[in-house]
Amino acid sequence: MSTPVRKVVVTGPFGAGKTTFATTVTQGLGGGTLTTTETGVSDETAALKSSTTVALDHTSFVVPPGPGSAWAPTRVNLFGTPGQERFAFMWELLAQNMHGYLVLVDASRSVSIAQAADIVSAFARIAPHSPRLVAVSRWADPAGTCTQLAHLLGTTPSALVPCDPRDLAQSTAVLRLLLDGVHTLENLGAPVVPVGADA
Ligand SMILES: Nc1nc2c(ncn2[C@@H]2O[C@H](COP(=O)(O)OP(=O)(O)OP(=O)(O)O)[C@@H](O)[C@H]2O)c(=O)[nH]1
Ligand SMILES: [Mg+2]
Repeated sequence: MSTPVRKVVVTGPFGAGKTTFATTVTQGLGGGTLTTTETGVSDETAALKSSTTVALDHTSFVVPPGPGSAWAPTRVNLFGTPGQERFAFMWELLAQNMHGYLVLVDASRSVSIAQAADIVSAFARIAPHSPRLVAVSRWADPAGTCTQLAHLLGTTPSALVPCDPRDLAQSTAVLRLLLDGVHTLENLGAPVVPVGADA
């Protein structure tokens, strides 16, 4: 039986860790080549980091199911969006035919949370029925601030999951949770979107 393929989009504000996430899972899950479109940062955000994604990240790898997973090993075609608002037109393009998506947010910076709230809202409009999770990095007190953070992001506490995108186990766990959601939706009768050359 051939390996099922699912398209996953990783979005989130500037510097949230999208490219880091794509790098971690590519290296850790035996993926092929990670394609990135990093370029130097030329504006006020340069204090945070020196480069930014201007078009997309792309990688592909197989996620092994976890102990409780109801799905078979699944190839994930992963697309990372740019984070800067001026590249927001890319979000809709990259979201086409996706099966699910992750919103990454850096909980230690209020500006990242505010920008993530806008992205959560934009993607809810672009893909109202897609399974999604909000992966939260640099989250000092998940138990104490979950409800408050969910409120700020305009989502439910159950959608939030802590994740350091540098960590393979945490990043894989987040992907498995998302694939659980994709599998559940498909079992409810949602059509499986074919993953073609554009996906
Ligand atoms: N200490 C710490 N560092 C983190 C964590 N998550 C991400 N980082 C770091 O934050 C930076 C994130 O950079 P990128 O992965 O380029 O972020 P991005 O979301 O792709 O950024 P843009 O493409 O510019 O929007 C990297 O240097 C990561 O190592 C975390 O949980 N803890
Ligand atoms: Mg990036």
